[in-house]
Order: sequence, then C-alpha cells, then structure tokens
Amino acid sequence: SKARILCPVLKQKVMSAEAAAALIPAGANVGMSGFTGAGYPKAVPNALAERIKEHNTQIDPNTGEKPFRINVWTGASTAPELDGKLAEVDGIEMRLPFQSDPICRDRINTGKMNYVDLHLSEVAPYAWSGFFGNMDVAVIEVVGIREDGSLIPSSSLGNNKVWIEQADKIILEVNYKQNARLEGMHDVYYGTALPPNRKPIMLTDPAQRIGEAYLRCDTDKVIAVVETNSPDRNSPFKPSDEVSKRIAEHILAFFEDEIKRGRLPAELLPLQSGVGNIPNAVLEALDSGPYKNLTSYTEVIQDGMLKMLKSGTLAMASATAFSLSPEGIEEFDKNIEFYRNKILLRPQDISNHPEIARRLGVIAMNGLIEADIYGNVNSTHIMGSRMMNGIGGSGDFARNGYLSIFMSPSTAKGGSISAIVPMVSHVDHTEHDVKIIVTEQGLADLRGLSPRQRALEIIDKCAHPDFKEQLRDYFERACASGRGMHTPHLLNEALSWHQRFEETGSMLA
Ligand code: 0RQ
Repeated sequence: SKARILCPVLKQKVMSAEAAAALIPAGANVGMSGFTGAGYPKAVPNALAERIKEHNTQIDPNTGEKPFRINVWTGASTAPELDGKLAEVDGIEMRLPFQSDPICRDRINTGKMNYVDLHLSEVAPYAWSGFFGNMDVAVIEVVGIREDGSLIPSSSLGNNKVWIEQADKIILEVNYKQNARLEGMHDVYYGTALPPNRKPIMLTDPAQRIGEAYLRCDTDKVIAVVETNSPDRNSPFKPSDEVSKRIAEHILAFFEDEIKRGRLPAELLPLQSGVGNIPNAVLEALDSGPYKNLTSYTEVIQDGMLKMLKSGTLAMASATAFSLSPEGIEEFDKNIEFYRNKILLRPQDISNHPEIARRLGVIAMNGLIEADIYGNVNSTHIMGSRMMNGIGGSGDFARNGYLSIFMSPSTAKGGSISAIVPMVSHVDHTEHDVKIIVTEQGLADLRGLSPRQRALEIIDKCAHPDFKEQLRDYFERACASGRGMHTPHLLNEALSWHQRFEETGSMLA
C-alpha cells in the first residue's frame, strides 16, 4: 500500500505501541481520538493497559503507593480495545465526556471511576477554557501524515483538533486499515474562540465547507508515531423490530401532517438522529417514503444514512463520525467515490453547535430511558442512580433544534418497567426542551400545552395499556390534592414506582 507517513521528521519517530505507551506518565490527562466506535487509537491504549496492569500488580500495599491511573478524555464512546481494556485494569481515574462500554459502566456504577458526562458541543470550549486542567498527551488516530506534518483525519473528528492544540505532547497512530480516500471528507473549522471574542459561525447550509480538510499539527510536539492496521469497532446492524417500526410509522405520519399544515417543508429540515435500533428504523422508514433531497446535520453516519444517500432520499450528510456495521463499512469502501462528496465530517463542537442547530432548525431524534407525565426526559440514569451511557449530543440538539423528538418503547425489561412515570428519577432534558414524545403506542405533541394538558396527552398517546390506569390514577389524585395545580404531584408517591421496581421487580401496582 502507498506510504502514509510523508513528513520526514515524523517518519523518524515511528516506534512500537509499547514504546509509545511508555511515554505516558501515571496521572496524566490523556486526550484520545474516537467517537461512537470510530477513529479511536487501536494500539497505544492497549499497550498502556498492559503496562498499568503490570505496574499495579507489583505495588506493595504496605507502601501506600497510589496505583497507576490516567484520566481519559475523548470525543465520545470508543471500543473494548480502549475503554474496555483500560477500565478492566482499573487504569482510569476520570473519564469524560461519554462512554457506552459495559466494563467502564460497571466501574462508574461501583464507584471506582469518576465520570463527567457532558454536552458534547461543550467539551472543546471547556478544554480551551482550562476547566479540565492541562492536557499532557494526546493519542490520535489518523489516516496519514502529509509532507508538511499536517494530518489526514480518520473515520471520526470528534475533539481531535482541540486535543492536538492543547496537548503538551502528541502520539499519532497511523491506521493503514482506514480508507485512504477519506482524505478530503473533513472540514476542520479554525475560527472558534472563547468569549468575549466569539464571532458568528457562518454556516447556513449542512453541505457548506467553512474549514480545512486537514488537521494542523505542531510536529515538535509529536513524541511518537505508531503504525496500526485494525478496523473500527463497527457494531453489527440489527434489523428493525416491530416496536421500532411502529415508532417510525408514528413519526412519519407526524411529518406528513406537519408538511400538510405548512409547518415543515417537503424536504423536512436537517435531520439529527441518535444511534441504535429505533433511529435506524426511522431512517429506513424515511427511505421507503416519498422523500427526496433531505439533508442531515448530525453526529454520526449510520448504515441507514448510507442507504438514504444511495437512493437519493438524502442529498448529503454532515456529521463528526461514522458508526457503521461491518456490512456498512464494506458498502462504504466499495462505493467511496460516490459517498465522498456527499458526506462531511466536522469537529464535534461544530457538528453539535447550538448556534448552528438553532439556525438550521434541526429535527432532533433521540432515545429516552424514561419520561414523566409532564414531559421531562431522563436519557442517562437507571433508577435515578446508575449511569447508562451519558447525555452525548442529545441535549445539544434537543434544546436548540426546531423539533426535539424523544422516542422509546413504552416499557422495558419485559414489560415490568414503564417508560412513562409520574416523575423521572433523573432529568437530562427538561419539559422546556422536549417537544415530541413517541412510543410504539403513539406520539404526543407537547408544543403549546400546559403541564396538565401535557400529562393527559402523554398518558393517552404514549403509555402502555398496562400502566395507563395507574398513571391516570396518580395524575387525578395529584390534581385532587389541591397542593399546586400547575404541575400537580404527590411528593410521597412521585418516585414510588421506581421504589416498587427495586423492591418487587415490577412497577405494576
Ligand atoms: O438494556 O440492553 O440491558 O436490556 O436500557 O434501551 O430500549 O435498547 O434503547 O439502545 O436506543 O438506548 C436512552 C440509553 C436508549 C440511548 C438510551 C434499558 C433497556 C436496555 C437500552 P438491556 P433500548 P437504546 C447521539 C445522541 C443518550 C445519548 C444520546 C442513549 C437499555 O438512546 O444512551 O441520545 N441516549 N445520544 O432495557 C431500566 C428503564 C429503561 C431501561 C431502557 N426505564 N429502566 N432500564 N432501559 N429503559 C449519540 C451520541 O451522543 C454519541
């Protein structure tokens, strides 16, 4: 294959992953590339985990020596080779801003790992502002290094620009498995600043280029270059189930009605779609509908979006990362010349920028864990305390989008849990940010409704029949209590459904 390290100075810094990992000190703040299983470093984190394991097993407990741990900052979720490996050896002291790894999750929920769950658009400005402290090392996967030392970004951009700018030292992983034709698909914007120096970001169309195709890089800061040849995580693609299909049908019927009423254009508005089974079902349904020339301003490109690009349903997609199945990757590689000029990858502070989401009028579609009868949404916590994944970009898009749609099956865990509860056990998206809630039962349009009107709409349209009466009963008794009629609650019962689940294994009374 063609040489990918063209910069002479950096060619001399090629070394093994083990040698590179040895350059990362204990306690370091490490910024890694990676977003939804794409473009994360494949070799150095693994070598570092081995080193940490060896070091920590040799600590004499009587000396009081602290274990070797690092702080890991990324774009979003990574993969077993990164989050999984480092969490397994208890090598992560602090993790931010998003994860979805089962071992990581376990360490967070057993109190062994600190986790800062952030709006993904805010990570770069936080880092520039110095709120996380100094970044010691950045470990960044790239497709190649150009002669002048600038970098061809990989299958995700995430926070790579800011990590490269902020880190004292940089380790690059050049991954030969990534398609060399990714070159030119990126748009790295260099015009961001901190207040009071911010200027408008002049992006008025999802297809617009406002930046550069390459990442600038100070070669003096590069301490190692590691060559790899491994694929991205690429979660297998699950075909849509009945529940997801019904949710998609409700959303499509809603779009159709909004177009008829003149509240949405025929090409809709730029779509943002979360990852997973339900968002993919919505994309599939859109693809088999009458739509043409839609656009997308989102975080991740999933299989469904490739299909929509191919059929012409989607004219172009702007994101910060890919999240494809193995079949999706194969399709992308085979037809990369077709996809190349229809997909743009941007830094995540631009893909998720509140200013742009608001200006473009994005249609935000994200999953929920539970919603309450007044429209508050919990996307992150199980039974109020245990972290699932994190808020990710859902808040960036939900608050600032033209439409914010939250979707979920109406029940979880075999029907024992209702996704609609009297009061959410944790709030990520408040009643003020949530415009539409959809389950397989139906769609509740909350726009312009007062809290009590919303309660009736949500119970009627979204709740599962097994829980409808129980919810109505709660609402009616809360109203009858006369405590406060704006958002009626029975304080001693509001979280009793969760408590009942923990005690009996079911929310059913
Ligand atoms: O657990 O697999 O162990 O059975 O939660 O639930 O229904 O499969 O839905 O995979 O779409 O995830 C909100 C977590 C939904 C996701 C959430 C259990 C359920 C199952 C998953 P099991 P489903 P999904 C773009 C936007 C935040 C980030 C975001 C998410 C598991 O959408 O992480 O939106 N969102 N990012 O059984 C107990 C409940 C439950 C429950 C579901 N009420 N109680 N368990 N589960 N509801 C992407 C990025 O930002 C990168």
